[in-house]
Amino acid sequence: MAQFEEVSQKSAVHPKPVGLVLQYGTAGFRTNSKQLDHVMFRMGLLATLRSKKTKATIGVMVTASHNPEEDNGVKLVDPMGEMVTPAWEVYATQLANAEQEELLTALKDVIEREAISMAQEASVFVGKDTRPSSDSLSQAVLDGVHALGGHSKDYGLVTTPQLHYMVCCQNTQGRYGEATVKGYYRKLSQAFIQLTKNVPNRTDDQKALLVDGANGIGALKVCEMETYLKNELQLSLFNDGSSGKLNHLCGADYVKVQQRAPKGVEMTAGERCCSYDGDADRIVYYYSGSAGRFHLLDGDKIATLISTYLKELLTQVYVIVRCTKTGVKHLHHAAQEFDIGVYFEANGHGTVLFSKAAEEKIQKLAQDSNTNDERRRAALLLQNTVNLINQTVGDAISDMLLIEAVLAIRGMTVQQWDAIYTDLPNRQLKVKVADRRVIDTTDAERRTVSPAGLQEAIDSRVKKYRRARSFVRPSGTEDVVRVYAEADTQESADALAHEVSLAVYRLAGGVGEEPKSL
Ligand code: G16
Repeated sequence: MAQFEEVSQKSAVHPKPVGLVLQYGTAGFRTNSKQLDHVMFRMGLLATLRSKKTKATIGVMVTASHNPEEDNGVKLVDPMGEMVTPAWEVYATQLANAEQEELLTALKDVIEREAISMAQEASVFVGKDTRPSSDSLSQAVLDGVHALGGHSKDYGLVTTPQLHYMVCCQNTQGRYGEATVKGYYRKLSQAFIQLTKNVPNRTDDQKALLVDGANGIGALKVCEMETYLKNELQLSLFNDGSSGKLNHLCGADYVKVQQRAPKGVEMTAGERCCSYDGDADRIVYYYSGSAGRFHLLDGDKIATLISTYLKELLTQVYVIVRCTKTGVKHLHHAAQEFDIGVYFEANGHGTVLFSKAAEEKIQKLAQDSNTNDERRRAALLLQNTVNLINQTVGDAISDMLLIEAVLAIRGMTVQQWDAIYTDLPNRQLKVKVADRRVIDTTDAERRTVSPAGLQEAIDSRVKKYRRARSFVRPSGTEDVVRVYAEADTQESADALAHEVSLAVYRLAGGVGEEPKSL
């Protein structure tokens, strides 16, 4: 077939380094950008097949999110804007790792297994973040799409959640919104203005927010959006990418893990600040207390703020808490089982999902002239809340607007939000091991089952401290093992994190220097 000849020829321009093996991780392939050209071409091929299979538009986002600037990666987006289904993650790994001469066989294997009609049209949306390598890598994706005769739309520089949004808009024939960046700004800003317009006497201080753009795509996009917000939110942007390096000493991941303000943000006591990550799908908030102490409001605090707000607007609510392993794709599926599912990872990655039935009920109530004023007001607030949220995936810009609206509506300061509950002191560390896959976990990654003896070692160390817990798991995006510890004091949390890191280093094949105490 002519298509396969085209693939053969074009793939020679994007050759795979012999013997290189990569794994589709928690959020796609992610590694040093120099190793990814062939992967991108092949993900263009795979997205085209996925589009033919689903008869819908598929998204490909070129980004490595919170990873350092030298890295890059790729995330595949399914028709409703969700992350690609796990069965296709396996195909992605097979295609990415097929040696040059095996590529056509691997491709035909997917076509056969999925009974794909090659006559079916295909459409793929492509987006990229601001990394220097993203230009050529997104071109490699487009080459892959075109090699299999797929149609493409190149959105260029967009945040990851914007691309998810475009895919969903396209596949719902515009019911979710208009599949343009302007359409996204209009939908979100209108909902934000509707939500905040009746809040009495909002002062300039209450409208002011400091934003750390992580020197990435989120900074560019929030700037573009500002005029749509009509001064209802007054943003001061730092780390806008004009000079600093992406994610370096800034951004949501840095702030969450280091528990300190990003470089370059000039904050005064009590001012609300937030940080995006490198592709703007995560957000964390923080402020400096009167004694200069740093206060972090992470994904857990965001989930609490949003769920208590929603609970206030609803008359009968049962709150059920569910834990999953790391990865928003797991949380997303768990949240889909409820009428309203609020999910956030502690790192600030999350959103809210409304079932179709819940959305319809809200809409009916908002339009029903027989509903009493109080219920109608609640229904209208809920309706605009639904419109403000990017339900396809965690979205720093949409989450920021939602948090700002909720704080305004409830008349809450950042300190009052922080006071909903108090976090135990905690510490996160990374340990380098020869092969992080030696660590296997269970119980939503809260216990390790291998290597032998590691869980016992963790348990015995945890017992030494008061109110302590500690978890260990392999990262799905970086070549490290993550260690988390909490306890009644910061000193104890730090000491426990160090002891557990040592146990990981010794029992799971640590490389380089032994972890040092903090
Ligand atoms: C991705 C995933 C998140 C996950 C994060 C870190 O986020 O989508 O669900 O929490 O990686 O994963 P890990 O701690 O296993 O490295 P992002 O924003 O980096 O794409």
